Amino acid sequence: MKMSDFSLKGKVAWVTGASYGIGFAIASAFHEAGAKVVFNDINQEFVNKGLASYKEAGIDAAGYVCDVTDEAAVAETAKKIVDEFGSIDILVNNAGIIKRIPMLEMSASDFRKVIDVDLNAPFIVSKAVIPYMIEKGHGKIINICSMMSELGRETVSAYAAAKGGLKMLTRNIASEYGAYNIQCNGIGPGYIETPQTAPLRTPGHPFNEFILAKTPANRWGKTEDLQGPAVFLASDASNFVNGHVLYVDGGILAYIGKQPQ
Ligand code: NAP
Ligand code: GCO
Repeated sequence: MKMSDFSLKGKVAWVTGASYGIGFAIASAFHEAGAKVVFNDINQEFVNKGLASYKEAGIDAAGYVCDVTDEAAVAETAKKIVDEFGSIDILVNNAGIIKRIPMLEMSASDFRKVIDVDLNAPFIVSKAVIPYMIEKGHGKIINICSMMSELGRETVSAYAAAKGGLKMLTRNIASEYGAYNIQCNGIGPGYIETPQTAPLRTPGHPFNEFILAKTPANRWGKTEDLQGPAVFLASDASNFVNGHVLYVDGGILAYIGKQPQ
């Protein structure tokens, strides 16, 4: 083992939906580790905002307009990235949405929207990128899973169904393309401070106390908590790790919860 195995020098990394939040933190860590960072968002205004944030962080990122649920747009974007930068060595399927609606009140259309972004899109983007990885003889795919890949809770039926499915898509990509030197793993973040969880963290919200009581670390996660694990799974240091979901949750999945005082 060499410490340089952890380096991403010379690699091209596409992180989907990475204008801010977890995707932005992961892409920033990839830059720090030496990779060229590429991201996408659904319109030019959001891409421009993302580009400004990367610039402010001293990162020369490339941003594309691409909705990850649009198969044609994804194929075109993958081709553009390869034409411009020569390869896609690392793909992070990060773009995601959540709708917190009790199942009996949720429309089938809302359920489908969540499945479309959180499960169908990682299939669509991986399918577009894998042929380029096969051509180069290597590739790393990281799917951003969730606590809801393992656990259920009230109001998130579609999200849990999608993230549970994403865990199995991860294992299947590992199974089907491991022979091509492609490693596909997941990261399962715990409860992380991002815009997605902002509604749960408003002062006085009972969910805030609930999460602290469920987390042995007794705090919400920060996007930076995901950076080391992401660099590891994107690097040669993890070349024999395949089909694994690395939970970065401050211990939530190991814990029954705080006992009554
Ligand atoms: P976020 O702050 O809401 O960011 C999600 C990103 O996905 C945004 O940049 C959003 O772009 C983008 N996106 C959504 N739909 C898209 C589409 N169709 N095409 C392209 N981009 C799209 O969420 P986050 O908390 O950083 O979450 C990132 C990932 O981690 C998600 O998959 C989420 O489910 C997962 N996750 C989050 C947590 C947590 O506690 N925060 C925990 C576990 C897993 P816009 O700019 O258009 O909004
Ligand atoms: C929720 C949350 C979660 C987290 C995350 C947990 O409403 O329960 O939004 O789903 O964002 O995915 O790992």
